[in-house]
Amino acid sequence: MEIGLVGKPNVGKSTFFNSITMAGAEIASYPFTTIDANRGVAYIRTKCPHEEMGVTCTPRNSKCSEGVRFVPVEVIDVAGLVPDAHLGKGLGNKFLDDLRQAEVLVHIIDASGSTDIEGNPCDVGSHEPVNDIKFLENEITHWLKGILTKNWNKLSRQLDLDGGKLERALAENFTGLGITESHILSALRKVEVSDKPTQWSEEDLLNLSDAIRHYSKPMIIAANKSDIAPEKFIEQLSALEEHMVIRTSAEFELALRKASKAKLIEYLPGSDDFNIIDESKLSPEQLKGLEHIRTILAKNKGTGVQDCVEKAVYELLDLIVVYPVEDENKLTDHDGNVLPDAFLVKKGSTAKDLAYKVHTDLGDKFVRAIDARTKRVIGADAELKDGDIIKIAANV
Ligand SMILES: Nc1nc2c(ncn2[C@@H]2O[C@H](COP(=O)(O)OP(=O)(O)O)[C@@H](O)[C@H]2O)c(=O)[nH]1
Ligand SMILES: [Mg+2]
Repeated sequence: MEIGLVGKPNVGKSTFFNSITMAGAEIASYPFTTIDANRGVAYIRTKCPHEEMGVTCTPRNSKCSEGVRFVPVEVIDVAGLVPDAHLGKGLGNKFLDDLRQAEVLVHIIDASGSTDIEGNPCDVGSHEPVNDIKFLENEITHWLKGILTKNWNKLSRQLDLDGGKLERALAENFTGLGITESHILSALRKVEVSDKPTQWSEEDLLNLSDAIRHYSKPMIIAANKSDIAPEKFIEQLSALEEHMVIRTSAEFELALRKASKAKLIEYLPGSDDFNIIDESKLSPEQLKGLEHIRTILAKNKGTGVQDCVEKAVYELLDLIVVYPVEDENKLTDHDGNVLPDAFLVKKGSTAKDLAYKVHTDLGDKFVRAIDARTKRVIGADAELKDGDIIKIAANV
């Protein structure tokens, strides 16, 4: 599962990326991994079931602090995008390559209006940020259309003859882009096109590409630099009905995580406040800066950065957290780790889906699952709920 941070240059993508992938002191003991320059791991919060179950957890793939479980997700800082990137302008091709694996996008926008459409700095308030959303969506749509229609004459003639497999053939055309048959089906339902692909107009192809983008690369908007943004821009963005918009300050999140890592403050990512550990270690300027951040945190209920990533995963992608265990009484794995792994799975996933996610073998040889809370056997098709602790029994 990978989250792509997208946007034009200078909006704060790298600041957002650096902040979200920096584990503060509270979760730093987990080996933080930068996969490469622009790929890292962020942690999203969920309530850890250890208290409710009356156990002390020893997490393996995640981290628990103060009853909050931090679950890892991969994040990629995608190269900045400029208009006509789909024609190869700017770092266009690099951008589109980075985008391939992303399942959900955080579109970072400079809500302060201090970068123009090409990503050059300008005065605060001089560029209307609301225009940036359409431009970026258009670039992705055109890029997808280019892929869709690469061998269109040949492909459309084949499809005319063999229309029954339309979504499969189209999905195959997008191999490696995280675009599934079900995304294509949803897109075909949204856009009314003839059942003879050779008859599709340019407009049909563009509309279809746009719908495929919509379903396969869902997008949340981070109204960034909200700490210096004119309120009217934030309001304009928040009023957009077709988008989920979160006001963020990546700069503040980064400052807080750095201070937390240096043990100057106690700050749990996503909180709306922090504690200063030892005032004497801070300069008057640092103290003043932190107090300014504290005021904004109280007003906006946090920096919004953590919130934005969590909404992308839990709301846009509709994922839930489940805990596979080997012993349903002790809640352990075979090494005795308690509640070792927190897995993100699609809402609607079944016990058997989880088995496959843990290990192909476990899925193939699935016998039954046990809900560790109720100790009841649940069937292969039982739908999992958020926070479920599941033992999978298999014939291995
Ligand atoms: N005021 C403010 N400035 C920010 C914020 N996030 C980033 N910046 C500044 O915006 C500039 C561009 O940031 P950067 O992360 O390099 O943008 P990128 O090109 O999109 O990766 C830098 O000077 C950052 O310090 C923010 O939330 N608030
Ligand atoms: Mg950058």
